[in-house]
Amino acid sequence: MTRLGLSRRAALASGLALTAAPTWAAERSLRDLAAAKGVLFGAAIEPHVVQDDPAFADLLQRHCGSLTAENAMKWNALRPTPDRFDFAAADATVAFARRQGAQVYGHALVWHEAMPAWLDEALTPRTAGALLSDHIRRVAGRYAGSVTAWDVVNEVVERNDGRRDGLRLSPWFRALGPSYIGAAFRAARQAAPRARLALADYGLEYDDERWMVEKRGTMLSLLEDLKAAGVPIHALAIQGHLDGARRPAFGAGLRRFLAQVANLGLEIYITELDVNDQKVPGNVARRDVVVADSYRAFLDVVLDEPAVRRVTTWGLTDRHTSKSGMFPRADRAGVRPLPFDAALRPKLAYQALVDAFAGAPRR
Ligand code: 9MR
Repeated sequence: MTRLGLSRRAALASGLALTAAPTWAAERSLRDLAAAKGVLFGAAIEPHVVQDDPAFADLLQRHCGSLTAENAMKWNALRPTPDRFDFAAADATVAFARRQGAQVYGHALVWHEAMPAWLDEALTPRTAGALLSDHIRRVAGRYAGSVTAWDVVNEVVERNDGRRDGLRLSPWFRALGPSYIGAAFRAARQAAPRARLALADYGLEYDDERWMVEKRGTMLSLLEDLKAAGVPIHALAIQGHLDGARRPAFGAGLRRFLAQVANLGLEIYITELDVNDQKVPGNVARRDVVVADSYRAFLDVVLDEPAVRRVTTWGLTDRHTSKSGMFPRADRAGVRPLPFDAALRPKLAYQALVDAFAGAPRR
């Protein structure tokens, strides 16, 4: 097997050199390739993980122009008790990014998950408004000079909750009604006037999944309403958690949706890209081909849309991925959702990213 996980014959056929593994210096930087097209490339990280893994830190340094706090800026990380903020992990993330010369992407000011237990009781219609605005003022304010973009609200659409407007019946919604979304953006704007502010969601990616196609419509109406109400929103963040076991059905429907979002004057960020290979059959070489195909098919469509300005993968290497805990394989083989393998060697998925950025129009 070569560094790319191909058999020797397949590698020869594709013209790959089989001599000594190229040094990292020979590996083209995803950050640079993306930047040449006006796209900011990055990855999500956990500060304790990068601190303990210098080789991984080097890989991030080489490839990432932006780093997202995978968990460190969520409520359950920042708010151990009702009146205490713990900024240690978030500060460490920001400090690490600064040392690396990377921007920081903030995730997420409002979400119905990763809420500390005390919030269940504390969050009432009477208290919710102040809880929300105080949190955003403290957190977005603290990082106003370092976080260049925020997921202000995450996953606010859930059609199964049965509302005509498609909004999720989250604890914030139950306490405050639909106005909590605009309120969160306005608080973020006030606390961090220069940050780009995004609304983030999943389930917008596939053309052949009915609920996702419907969700695109719901999302467009929501974005239209927010814009019409003068809410300071700059971007739609599409998470991009892809499933390698599905056909990569990214085509005319996705293109149209992205164009419609762009027509509202919004930027588009891909913020949590990875390819779940939990149910992809076959050996490592085959799985890597399938995973890379999903990256390629998705990015080829997405990067054609000039409003797409950021691409972030949810981790960078299979050595550190939340997929291994959340979606382990039945055969117990390690999951391979990211561009670099557990030995930090580039996989076909890395090559798919290289090709996608190289082939993308400049913006
Ligand atoms: O990868 C994250 C995992 O480590 C956390 O335990 C989990 C709950 O906070 O969140 C995961 O990240 C999620 C992200 O915050 C929002 N979109 C879905 C992600 C899971 O794939």
